[in-house]
Amino acid sequence: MPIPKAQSIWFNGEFVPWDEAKVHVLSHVLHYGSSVFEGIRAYSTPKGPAVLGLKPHVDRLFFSAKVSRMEMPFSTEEIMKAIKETVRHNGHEACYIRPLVFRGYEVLGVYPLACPLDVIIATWEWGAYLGPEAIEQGVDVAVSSWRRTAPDVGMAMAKIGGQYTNSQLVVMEARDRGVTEGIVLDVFGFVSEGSGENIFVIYDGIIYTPPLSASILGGITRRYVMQLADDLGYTVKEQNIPREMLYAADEIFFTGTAAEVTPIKRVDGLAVGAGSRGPITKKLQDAFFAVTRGEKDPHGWLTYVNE
Ligand code: PPE
Repeated sequence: MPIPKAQSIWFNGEFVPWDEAKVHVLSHVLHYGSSVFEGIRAYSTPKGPAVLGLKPHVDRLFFSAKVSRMEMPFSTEEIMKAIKETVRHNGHEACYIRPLVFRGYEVLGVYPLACPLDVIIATWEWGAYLGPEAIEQGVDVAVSSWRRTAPDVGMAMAKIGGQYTNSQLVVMEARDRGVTEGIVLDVFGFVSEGSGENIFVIYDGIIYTPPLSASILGGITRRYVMQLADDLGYTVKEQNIPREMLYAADEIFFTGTAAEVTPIKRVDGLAVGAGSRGPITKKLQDAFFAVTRGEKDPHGWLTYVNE
């Protein structure tokens, strides 16, 4: 589905009409994947649109920029303000927000530091990432033949454009096999994450999720779901998950800004639990969507764009 256009894109501090937000074909980023980005959602609430996790997402953007040795021409506060302004300017009730920092046009060659840095913030209306039924029915997944970037090959904790060639291989292979998403193992053979989601495995009443050392992106949704699980009195353990736990699990779900909390109903053709969304997953979804609907935000994760 084509991206539904919004009015403008914030481009280096100014609003540019959607169709005019362009770059030169010799921009460094197109050749070498030299960008860092974020995926954020704003939700419709009774007090108007609210951004979920604005500060942690912008902090992660700056972390990704730092390790990519990009000197951000804007401060954290300026980017947070610009994100709120863009949602307001485009008149969204709810939307997906994509800040992107990239090395632009001037010089080529792998060595990147001589290139100018461009910053954009785009917003558009994006529905359920893994299909409209996924949130209730769950998705069918398979363990990927690809491994996650090794700890000494890239930086899984950073959201760097070029690293998503790995994610693309994973999701293309999954769709070829007729499933929605792949589960990627780390180089040591432990469960890492999906192509664009973190993963949780529930076994015998305990909620497990891979640690940061398993080549995962430190998801903001992951962190929030761990907190909500703790609020509900569940034990959450960050520990290495062997592949067979995917088959032993009572429930499995993905988390992510785009995917939100999506149950997994089958792995490698084997039913997870009863083969449909499990009760703990449902409780965590209810708690998560109570926050995003603006009904209950005990930890202050929402930022209202009109305030
Ligand atoms: N792992 C990866 C590899 C990843 O890309 C994401 C976000 C997550 C985990 C979950 O992180 P968080 O959003 O902070 O909970 N993936 C984004 C990109 C999706 C896309 O297709 O683009 C997202 O969910 O916005």
